[in-house]
Amino acid sequence: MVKLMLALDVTDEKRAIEIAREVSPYIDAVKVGYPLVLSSRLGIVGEIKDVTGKEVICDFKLADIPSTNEKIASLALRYGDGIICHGFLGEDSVRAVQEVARRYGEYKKVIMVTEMSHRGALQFLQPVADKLAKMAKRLKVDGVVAPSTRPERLKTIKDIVGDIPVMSPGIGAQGGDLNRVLDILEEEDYIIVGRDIYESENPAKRAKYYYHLLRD
Ligand code: BMP
Repeated sequence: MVKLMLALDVTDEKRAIEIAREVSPYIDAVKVGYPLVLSSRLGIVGEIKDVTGKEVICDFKLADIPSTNEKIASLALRYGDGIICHGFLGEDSVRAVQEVARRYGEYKKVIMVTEMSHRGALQFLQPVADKLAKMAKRLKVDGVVAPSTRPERLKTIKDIVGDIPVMSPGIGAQGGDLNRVLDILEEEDYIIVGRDIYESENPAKRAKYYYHLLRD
């Protein structure tokens, strides 16, 4: 079964906790990024984990030299079960994050971005995305991010990374075609959905809709 990761990009801490609690029966994981952390504090990641009981991934899209990536990852992984980093900075910047993850006693995921879902990704990122996917495979990262907005690219990247789980944003607000995406994704993969759930009138109901859809 393809899993559902909620992108909790709300900037009101109280509302974030509320939504997290309401949708928790219907989701498999939560992705917390700059909008929520910068409007509250890093510890919110731990609170979201406590409230949902689900895996929480820090989406900080690390894009720096190894030593700075290392510092940010060390802080984020105190609370998060995983962290998202960019690959275009090169192998050493990703390896630095993997090194931090390995030092934690428990399993922490390092997830690498390949191609992004927005139009601007065509400009610079897409031309190198296959190479990034090959690097992700070589480094044996724990997941890659690839776009639901371009199913043919999602398929190519999935074929390159093989058994590495794919986490795919672009369903809902960005207009990705869920049926096509579900034809490509497999058991250990995730769709990432944000606004379509947290901006809906009834987030729990919307999350439940995805919950059933992924099980059909
Ligand atoms: P939404 O469903 O509201 O479009 O949210 C998608 C989430 O996935 C956002 O947190 C966004 O930052 C993230 N994301 C994305 O949309 N495209 C990418 O290529 C990579 C992302 O992390």
